[in-house]
Amino acid sequence: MALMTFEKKYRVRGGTLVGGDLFDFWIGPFYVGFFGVTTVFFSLVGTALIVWGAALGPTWNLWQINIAPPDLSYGLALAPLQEGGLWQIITICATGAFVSWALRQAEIARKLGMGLHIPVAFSVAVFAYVALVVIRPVLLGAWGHGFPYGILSHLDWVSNVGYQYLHFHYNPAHMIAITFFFTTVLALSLHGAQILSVTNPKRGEPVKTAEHEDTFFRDALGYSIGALGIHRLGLFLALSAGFFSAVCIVLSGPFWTRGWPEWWSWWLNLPIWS
Ligand code: 07D
Ligand code: 07D
Repeated sequence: MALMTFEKKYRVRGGTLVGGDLFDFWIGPFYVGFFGVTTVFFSLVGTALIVWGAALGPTWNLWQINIAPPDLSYGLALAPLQEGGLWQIITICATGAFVSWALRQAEIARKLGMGLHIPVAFSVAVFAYVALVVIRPVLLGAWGHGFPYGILSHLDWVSNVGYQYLHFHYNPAHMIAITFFFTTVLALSLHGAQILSVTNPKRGEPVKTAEHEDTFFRDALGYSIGALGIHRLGLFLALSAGFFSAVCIVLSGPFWTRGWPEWWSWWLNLPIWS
């Protein structure tokens, strides 16, 4: 079905989660919806506050702009705007915008009668962000544990927090997350290469079929996961990467306060060595 006829068919009312028909319309190619409105609201307010925070700061250099969370002495209280209060409101706006975006994805998927895989997947990224700026700071008792909003300053935060635990690579959940990230890249590169190799043949040659795909992997590895399976595997790998990232940072501090290399002493203490 041509895209335009298809659009006419699905661009019908219904499927919204809240608000009924209120914002159930399109502007050009974009679906609006209640959560489209809340996304735009939070994004505009959040961005305006970032620009305001930048205006208060010493630099307009994009790389050096920094909006820091409050000092640890404020604990979980609200801070004055210029002393971390801005960071707190920007965090509310960012979380509001990300959650609204996920819900808008859910509404569009419902309209189309699709599964909710996309909003579920995006929610894992949102969970990782919330783990960094809400869950871990709350568990540690101060908003000051969140990461600062700035292109270079957030890298400094990652490095500093990493070294607080002596050697972050020894964090077992960090290891699992990294392994999932690397495996995701492997899976997508194999899958991308596979699809191009069969669907993009030389001029004059026929497009190959799923039989070719399966046979290639059976010949090469003895097993083909199949056309649907590779997408299930890819989604699983990618979501696990994000999930274990969130786990690794929530463990650091609230549940493990020493250097991560020390965690491995359970291995040296196993009774079989003595
Ligand atoms: C390609 C999809 C498009 C998204 C892009 C990001 C902004 C921010 C802000 C002007 C893959 C758009 C960026 C809207 C502009 C201002 C003030 C996604 C794609 C292109 N980081 N991080 C980057 C964010 C964290 C880390 C780049 C966001 C954690 C390291 C970009 C968040 C930790 C490195 C960026 C976030 C961490 C980066 C490229 C939120 C652990 C790099 C991102 C909301 C996760 C790399 C200078 C990218 C870099 C980089 C954005 C969180 C670590 C600026 C929005 C605290 C080690 N991060 N980051 O392509 O070059 O993502 O940094 O959580 O080396 Mg980061
Ligand atoms: C949080 C982003 C969420 C984004 C959202 C959307 C917009 C809109 C608009 C484009 C989670 C934002 C959208 C703003 C944009 C437009 C129009 C993603 C998030 C909601 N590490 N490490 C990780 C590696 C070291 C440390 C995770 C590798 C050192 C700390 C991942 C190496 C030390 C933390 C990872 C390495 C150290 C991490 C990040 C190698 C420093 C974290 C991925 C090879 C000295 C962070 C939840 C992630 C984490 C994290 C990988 C090295 C410290 C597994 C490969 C040894 C403190 N590291 N790391 O989480 O777990 O994505 O965060 O050396 O906090 Mg690490």
